[in-house]
Amino acid sequence: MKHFLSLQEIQSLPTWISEAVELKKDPYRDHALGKGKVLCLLFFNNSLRTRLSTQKAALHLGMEVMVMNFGSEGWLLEYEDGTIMDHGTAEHVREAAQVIAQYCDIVGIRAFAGLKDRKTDEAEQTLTAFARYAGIPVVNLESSVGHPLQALADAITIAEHNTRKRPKIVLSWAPHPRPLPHAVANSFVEMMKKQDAEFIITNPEGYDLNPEIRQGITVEHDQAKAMEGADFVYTKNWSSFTDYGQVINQDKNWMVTMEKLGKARFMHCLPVRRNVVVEDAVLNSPQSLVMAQANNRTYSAQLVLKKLLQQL
Ligand code: AN0
Ligand code: CP
Repeated sequence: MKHFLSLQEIQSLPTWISEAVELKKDPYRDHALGKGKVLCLLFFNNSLRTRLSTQKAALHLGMEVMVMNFGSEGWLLEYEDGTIMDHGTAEHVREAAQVIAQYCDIVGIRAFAGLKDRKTDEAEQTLTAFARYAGIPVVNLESSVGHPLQALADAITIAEHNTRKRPKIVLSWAPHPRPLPHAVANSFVEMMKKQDAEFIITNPEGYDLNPEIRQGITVEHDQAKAMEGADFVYTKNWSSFTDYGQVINQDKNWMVTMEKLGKARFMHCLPVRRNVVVEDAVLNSPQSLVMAQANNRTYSAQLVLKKLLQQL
C-alpha cells in the first residue's frame, strides 16, 4: 500500500477488522514504530473527529503530529500546469506538496467536494496532486468522492455489535438544509460490498447515488419498507447526484425516529443536526452507536498509519 486514498486498499475486510480490534485492546503496543516519524494533517475543510482521532492514532504509534488548516491559513493553490499565475492562486501544488513532504513522513488531507461541477469533483484534484508530487504516503481524510477512514470505523462498529450471521443493513437518506457531499454515503456503500449482509439503500426519488457506486445494490424509495426488520440503520444526508450538488427535497418525513427505527441500531458519522436528520430520542437511546463509531475512528486511522509506517 503506497497511499490510503480509497477502500480499494482493503483486500480482506475481516483481517483488517480483527487487526483493528487487536490494536484497540492495547493502543500503545506499536508505540516504538512511529518514533522519529512525523504526520502532517492538512485540512481544507472543518473537522472535529477526523482531526482529533487521527492525531490520537498517531500519538499511540509514537509519531509527532503537525496540523494545518490549509483552507483558511494556507496560500491559495494552483493545480493547472502552465498557468500564468497572475490571478488568485499564490502557490503551485508542485512546490507546496514537495515542501510539505520535506517536513513529514506521511501526509493526511481533507478536501471536500465543491459540489459545483461533478467532473471537477470526480477528478479529486487535491488528493491526486499531492499523491503525485509529494513522494510520501497520502491518507484520505475525506475527499470529494470518499471517506474511507469513516467507512472502516463503521465496519469495525458493525462487527462489534452484530449478533446475526447476515445482518440487514439499511443506508437511509435524511433531510438537511444544506447541500452535503456524497463521500460518506459512497464509502459506506463500497464498504458494504465487502461485507456479508443484506444491504439496501433508501432515499427519495432524485437522490439516487452515483450508479457506478450503487451498481448491484437495491434502492428502495419507500423508507418504511426498506427499514422493515433492519438490524442497522445508517443515516446520512447527501445532495442530489443527478441534479448535481442540489438540495431538491427537504421532506421532514424522512427524519429518523424511534418509531421507524424499531429494534435496529442507529448509526451516523457525525456531525448530525438533531431533530432534522434524526430525532433526539434516537440519539439519546442505547440503540445509538454514534459514540462507538466516533471512538473507532481512532483505530481505523491507527491501523492505516501502522500499515504505512511499516512500509517506510
Ligand atoms: C460532511 C459531509 O457530509 O461530508 C462531513 C461528514 C463527516 N458533513 C457536513 O458538512 C455537515
Ligand atoms: N465523521 C467525521 O469525519 O467527522 P468530522 O467531520 O468532525 O471530522
